[in-house]
Amino acid sequence: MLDKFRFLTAGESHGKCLTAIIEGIPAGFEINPDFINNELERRQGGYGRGERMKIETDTVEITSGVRFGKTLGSPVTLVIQNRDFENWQKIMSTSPDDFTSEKSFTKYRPGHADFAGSVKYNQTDLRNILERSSARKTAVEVAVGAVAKQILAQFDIRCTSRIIQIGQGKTEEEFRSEIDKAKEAGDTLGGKFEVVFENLPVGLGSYVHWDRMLDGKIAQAVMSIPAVKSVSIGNHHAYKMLGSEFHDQMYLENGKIVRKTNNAGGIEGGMTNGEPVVVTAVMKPIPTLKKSLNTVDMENMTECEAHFERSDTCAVEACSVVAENRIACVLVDEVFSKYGGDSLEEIKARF
Ligand code: EPS
Repeated sequence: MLDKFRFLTAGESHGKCLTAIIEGIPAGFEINPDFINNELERRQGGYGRGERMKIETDTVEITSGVRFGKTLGSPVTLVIQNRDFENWQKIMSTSPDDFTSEKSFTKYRPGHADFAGSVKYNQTDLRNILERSSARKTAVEVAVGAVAKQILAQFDIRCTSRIIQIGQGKTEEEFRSEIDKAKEAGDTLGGKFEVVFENLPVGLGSYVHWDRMLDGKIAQAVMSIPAVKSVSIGNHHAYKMLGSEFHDQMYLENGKIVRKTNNAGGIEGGMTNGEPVVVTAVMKPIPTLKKSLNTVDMENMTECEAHFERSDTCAVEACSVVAENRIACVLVDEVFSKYGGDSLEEIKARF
């Protein structure tokens, strides 16, 4: 949990809506819903997305904490309606009157939360696990991150991301043909992407305790995106480099300290060092696939083929957008805790 830019989200994949409440934004920050909607559109896009994205046009409604386009200092609430809810009203009803003993599905999908979730929460209908474990909730997380990004923009902190590899493909053309091949085979694909934040002040994060290290906080924020299996900061070939090759040596240029490399990825001793923060992550292939996966039906404990529900072939591009926005939340939290204040003016003066 973040400390100064706190938020909680709620909502099931096919429930009525996704909601977030953000606590801790000082007064006076401009929040433009068009920017949030643009980020939501970026998350919905990318080659290889599935049928659900054709149903949804994710749009945010800001229902509290903002007046005439600026934050008030009070909690900011964001709501995104699930258009698909219309088709799931009975199945996802919150009323006991709509209960049916018929289970939605009972065949575990390997790679998903189904198995461990059903044991942990003592559920016999796996929809009760799927609905919240679905990556659908990343829509509202991106909306929160898009608020964070607008705050960072006030301090000229900006970010970009790019796909490094999908399957065996290393160029955009190859990404598409890898995705096409996987789709044709009823299969899915993961990949690797990079997120870069630039123009950060020196000294966000701290070395004094393990849970204040910025690299650790960023890793947690990215690692917990559904399907992400590894996160690294800086040059991920560090394991095979000599110290004299890896470390970013310092020079003076017109009295200013400069570096010629950024193998540390902008973080030394758990703190920003003024160089761009470079985060790389690997996403596993989405575990819902048409091609059959061996599994077990929990209802009668027989071997069977996994339940298939419509899905994406590849969502690495979407994942990179989610990562940008998750990291933005961590960085805003750090900016608020270092520079503090109750209004934009107060924080800017300290910054
Ligand atoms: C997603 C919405 C989901 C999935 C996908 C991501 O919608 P539905 O289940 O209705 O198709 O498309 O989630 C997963 C595949 C997953 O494993 O979580 C979204 O909005 O990004």
